[in-house]
Amino acid sequence: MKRGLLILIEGLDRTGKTTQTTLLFEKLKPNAKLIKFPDRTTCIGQLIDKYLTENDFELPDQSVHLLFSANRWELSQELQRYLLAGKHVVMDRYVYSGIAYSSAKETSGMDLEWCLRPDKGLIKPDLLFFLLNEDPSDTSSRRGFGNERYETLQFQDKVKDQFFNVFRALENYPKPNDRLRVLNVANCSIEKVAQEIWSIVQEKLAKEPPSEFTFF
Ligand code: NYM
Repeated sequence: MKRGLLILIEGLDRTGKTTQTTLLFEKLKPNAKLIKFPDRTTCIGQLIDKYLTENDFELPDQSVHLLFSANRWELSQELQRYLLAGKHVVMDRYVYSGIAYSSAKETSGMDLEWCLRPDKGLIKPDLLFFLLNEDPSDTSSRRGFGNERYETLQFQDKVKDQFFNVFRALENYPKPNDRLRVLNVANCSIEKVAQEIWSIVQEKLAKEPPSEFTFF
């Protein structure tokens, strides 16, 4: 049986990831699953949710980073099972967010290499879309921005730089790469972005699917 594709959508806060993952999932249904990180429904996810939403709930940056990674490991076997059963998995955030947000904190010792370590061994996506909105005021005007930890323009700017550092380290950015597609979504309608994603996904689906997994 052909294995399914792991298609990941990454980006800063409020760039439309959740809308786009949902639209893509709807197009691939019923042969697809949708996975969102953090998954706030698990025990570990509930702790993460508390940290993101309650300002007075403090944890060391290292612990928070490991919780986000542990949350991914919680779902890793299920993810592998879906893919091997031929289902496509559409994913909203993953390892790249994990490294970019944590390393943007500039906490002593938490460089890219340190941040990647606990995620080593997780399945790599077959396609990775990065939704880039070069107009931060556009992002900050989106509904709900500022409600959670990390949602300040200053921090988002650092996270953006870190995303590109992660892409340089893991995906050879800016050299052409089969996996990574950076989509500039500033001033683009939801439909236009969805159409662009869908045409790239269709192109990938038309090719022979990779049989082996690659891992971080
Ligand atoms: N986040 C997300 C991290 O800091 N590390 C991670 O590994 C992941 C997956 O959680 N500001 C941050 C990014 C977001 C926050 O994500 C919640 P979302 O997609 O808004 O639920």
